[in-house]
Amino acid sequence: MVQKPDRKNFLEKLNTAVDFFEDNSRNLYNNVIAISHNDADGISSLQIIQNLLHKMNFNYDYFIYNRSVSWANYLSGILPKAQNNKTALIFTDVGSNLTELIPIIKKRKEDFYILDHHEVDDDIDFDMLPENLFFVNPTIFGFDGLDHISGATLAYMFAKKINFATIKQGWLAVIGIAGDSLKSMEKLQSFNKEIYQELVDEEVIYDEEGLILFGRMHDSIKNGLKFSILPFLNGFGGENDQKIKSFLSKLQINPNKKVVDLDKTEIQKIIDNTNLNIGRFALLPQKQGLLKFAFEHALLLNILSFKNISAALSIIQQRTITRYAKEIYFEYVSSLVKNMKILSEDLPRYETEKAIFIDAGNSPIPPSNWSDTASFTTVNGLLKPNKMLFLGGFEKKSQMVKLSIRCSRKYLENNELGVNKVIGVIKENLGGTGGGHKLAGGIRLSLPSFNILKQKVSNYLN
Ligand SMILES: [Mn+2]
Repeated sequence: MVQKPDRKNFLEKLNTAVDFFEDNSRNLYNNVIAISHNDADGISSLQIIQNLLHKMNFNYDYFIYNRSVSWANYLSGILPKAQNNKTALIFTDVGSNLTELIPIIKKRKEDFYILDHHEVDDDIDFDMLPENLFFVNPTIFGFDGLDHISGATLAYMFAKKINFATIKQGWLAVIGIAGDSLKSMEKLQSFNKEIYQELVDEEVIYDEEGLILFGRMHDSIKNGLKFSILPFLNGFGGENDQKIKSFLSKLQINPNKKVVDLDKTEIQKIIDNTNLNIGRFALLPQKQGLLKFAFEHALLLNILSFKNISAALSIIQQRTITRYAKEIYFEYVSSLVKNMKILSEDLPRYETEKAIFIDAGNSPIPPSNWSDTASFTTVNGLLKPNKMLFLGGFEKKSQMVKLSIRCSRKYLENNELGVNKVIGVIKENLGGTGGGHKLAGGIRLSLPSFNILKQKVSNYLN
């Protein structure tokens, strides 16, 4: 079932897109529209493309797509009334909903470049794509869209082929990787690993080893244990300061010592007394404070993307964090820790053999936190790994049921359909909008559709 990645053909596809874009940039295009996803990976991808377009002296516009409306509705607000073959569109980290996109693209004169790493959930003949579509997606060549290549990695590879100086902005790709993969850096694979190594060698980023307490790497060990979201530490996460301080004083460790300043002996003592581990993490040398830490920087962008997209777009260009962003970050991380506790302990749930529905609709967890609570709960292994998680509920804002769907790699080992495939089946039978990877995705459904899904969930999982 697992296809061996076909590097040669993927790179050929990427090169073809690069060649067409370069040629047409010289001879044809006078305007570019960039469209990207509203998360850390998407914003980093966009920034890489914007930097490239700037260096190429292009006029460009950019838009952020949050998947809450169909592509037809979304693009009708963006595509000019008068068709124009001098305009190119570049999609990054979005655009693999080809069943929706192909009919739109077919009718247009503009060229469309899609650089995406989300799996294609539709049945598409890739030899029959419209001539004005350059579809570059490593997942159709057997690459894993989470472990092997992030959206920003792909945007970086595209941009670097056109302008080698892109390498100086490679830290953006590392933010994308950190935000999407949710892993420490020694676990990177394939293109993610290769470009990471390249950027370390070029000293664009620093790679360090230490205790991994993602979410709070920039802070004291006391706060690290309390607010780490990856791993979430049972017994420390969200507990009171006193409990954590007395644990640390027993180990003779200053609770206010920075996580990154702990020495080898102190780290060993903590490892021996918790289920924590050592790992590698990336630092961004040109940034300060929280923004210096790639994982925390990515997390901040993910948070801001939902709360205040323009703040996200601005902070990626800043050296230091604003007070506003710091407050939002702190509030978010502390509630995520609290939410993981709530979710793993007391929310109403409905379980079948292969699925677990958790109703967050009437919980203290706000809809904007559902997606990340679901992700971090799954990544931290807080629920049974042999079931697909459907976390969500009725969202007043959209008058729809919003679901975050997650599964573990272990779940997929039994040859089960991945999340993106399940979403495809649901959309086909019950409507709705959404998409995702094999491990993570989201869908908005009408209430009646959701009720059918819940009653007959096993029909949609096979
Ligand atoms: Mn992505």
